[in-house]
Amino acid sequence: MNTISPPELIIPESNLDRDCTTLSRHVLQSLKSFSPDAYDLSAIMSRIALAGKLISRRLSRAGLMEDVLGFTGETNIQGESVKKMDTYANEVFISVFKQSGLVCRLASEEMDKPYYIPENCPIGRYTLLYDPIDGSSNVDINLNVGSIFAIRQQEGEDLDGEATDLLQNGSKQIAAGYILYGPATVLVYTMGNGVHSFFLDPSLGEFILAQENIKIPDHGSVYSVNEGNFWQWNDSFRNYTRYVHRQEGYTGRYSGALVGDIHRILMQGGVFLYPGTTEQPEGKLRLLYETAPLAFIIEQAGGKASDGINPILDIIPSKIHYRTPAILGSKNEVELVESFIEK
Ligand code: FBP
Repeated sequence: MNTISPPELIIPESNLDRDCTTLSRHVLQSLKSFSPDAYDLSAIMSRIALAGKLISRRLSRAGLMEDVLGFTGETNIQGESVKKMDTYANEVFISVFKQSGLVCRLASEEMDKPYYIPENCPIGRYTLLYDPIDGSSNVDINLNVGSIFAIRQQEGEDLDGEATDLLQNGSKQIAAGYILYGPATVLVYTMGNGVHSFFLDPSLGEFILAQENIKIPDHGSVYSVNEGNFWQWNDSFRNYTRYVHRQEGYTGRYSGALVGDIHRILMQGGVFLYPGTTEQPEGKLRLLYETAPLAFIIEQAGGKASDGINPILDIIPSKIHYRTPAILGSKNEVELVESFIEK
């Protein structure tokens, strides 16, 4: 019997396969399953990707549009003046999940309480926690900003709307990641089986796989911290900073956007730290939608993340907008910082 050999492929299979590895396909591939749960998570990631595309498009044209940059005049639950891009991005994440049956509840840096999408409840068993625009101080001057996200399963009916089931440690994160709006738009995510990056190909309008199983170097020359707070730190962090100032080979890099600094460190090694200060002993960064999602990424890439003493992923928040000091990055560099902290 004559077997028909498949036609000679013009494009090397690997390139075509890579070019076709969109985020939603990669999620199914890495979950090695076509179960309803796997499809739900793949669909959730596609909606997050859509939010990233909408925000990236807005940012790329913001300088030419009316009423897109600047402040709204409001102050959010963090006590921060709200940027118009914060509000736009926050609403984009809500809109992309409407009529999805996937996410019942969204908790964000910009909202006092979680937002519920009634038509998605109770079938939508997932909660999205997110920082719609990370690095807001950079947004009006066209410097890099990001979005940070984490997906958790809803436990219980949450009838009082207090979302107390979210007040659990970081191991409850099913997936986490960030979108970096830089020269290119990059999405990095983990589902507990490695860290993978995707570049937005504007010609396709798709996030395409760029790198799988990213590993952070154990050592890195970069330390990333706002030294403007030096005199508000305790001796431990001052002594660490004095040490790296005197040590050959270390260099400071601080972009003002956590996502940008973490992405550099994930790719090249180093350490990011935001210590507590006399004004804010608990630090500035929020656990549920900033440091816990990034700690999941960093630890999945072989790095380390702590508040100086406890692993960030072990910390249990007492409220949705709970803050912690944060040290994230290469294993050796985080341990070096920790070695300066009197136990
Ligand atoms: P936003 O999410 O409101 O932007 O706050 C977080 C952040 O901007 C981080 O991206 C950044 O690392 C840090 O705060 C900068 O804070 P500071 O200006 O105090 O150094």
